[in-house]
Amino acid sequence: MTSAELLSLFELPFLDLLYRAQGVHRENFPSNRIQLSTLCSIKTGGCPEDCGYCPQSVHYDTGLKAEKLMPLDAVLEAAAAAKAQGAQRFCMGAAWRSPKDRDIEQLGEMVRGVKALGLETCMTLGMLESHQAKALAEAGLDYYNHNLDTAPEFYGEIIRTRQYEDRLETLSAVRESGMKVCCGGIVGMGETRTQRAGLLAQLSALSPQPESVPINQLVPVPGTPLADQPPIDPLEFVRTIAVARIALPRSTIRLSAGREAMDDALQALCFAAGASSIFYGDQLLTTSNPRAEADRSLMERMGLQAA
Ligand code: SAM
Ligand code: DTB
Ligand code: SF4
Repeated sequence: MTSAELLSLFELPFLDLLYRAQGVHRENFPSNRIQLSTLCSIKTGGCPEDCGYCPQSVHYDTGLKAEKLMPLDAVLEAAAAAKAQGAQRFCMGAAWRSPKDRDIEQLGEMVRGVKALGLETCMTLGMLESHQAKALAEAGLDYYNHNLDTAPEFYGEIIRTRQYEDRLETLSAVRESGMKVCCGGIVGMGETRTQRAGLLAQLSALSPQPESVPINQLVPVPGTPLADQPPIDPLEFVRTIAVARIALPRSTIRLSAGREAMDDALQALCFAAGASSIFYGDQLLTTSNPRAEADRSLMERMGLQAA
């Protein structure tokens, strides 16, 4: 769908938009199901990129200590704990511009080890070249996460160390490798509604569309350029989820970062608008997430089952 078509969806009365989004959701997904992914930061901080939202960039002083790549046994321990809590997928994130070829073998071992525990695997490691994507796919990596983050027109105000085009190239390398694509963005960075529609238009134009689409609400972190960004109107956030649901009818829409700033009623509205996946576990990458216990309670009160 075009940006203009998506903008006109944003402009519908709230309840009409929700009604349409729910219809699309019910046509394409089983009802009352939620997908649970647990994040693990396998390489924290010290990233050379300058993404204005990110606590892990070396360009900003956020008090975060840079660490080396986590050893295999520690990754497997975290994955086993995630599995025991009920996670279905284990997502490993690294604060890199891109992985080095010499890291790929170790990353492959992580993939094999996590899969052997009975979990799906996802990694987000920055930009990938085709041969790296192929090697990760051969190791059995199920999903690769690489976000477009925002509309092309707004991108340059948030990130200067790499271009939109670079992101699109990585996405096509991932697609060609046979891995499933996880690609979404962040809202609440000061973008306009037109730009939110622009991001969703870019995502919907990916062919085939990404299997998984994380919609993050900015977590403002002290020390980053976006630390004082005022929060987005909660109903506008729900609208973004609903428009994503309609624009990407078969993609799993993940209610991603930012849930700590949302109460249960707002999250329930996001699920009503078509989100059916969350990050599950007390920690995102470097910031906190609602406690697993609180999410289990929310799921139970809503009659949502993990699947
Ligand atoms: N370095 C890799 C990259 O950027 O592709 C992988 C890790 S990076 C932290 C993964 C994603 O986390 C970013 O694309 C962004 O969408 C999200 N993210 C980072 N900081 C965030 C924040 N403060 N609030 C919301 N989302 C954030
Ligand atoms: C995504 O879209 N959101 C996740 C995951 N993909 C890697 C990361 C959110 C990070 C939030 C900030 C932090 O905890 O560092
Ligand atoms: Fe680095 Fe990823 Fe953070 Fe950007 S979002 S600074 S690439 S870790």
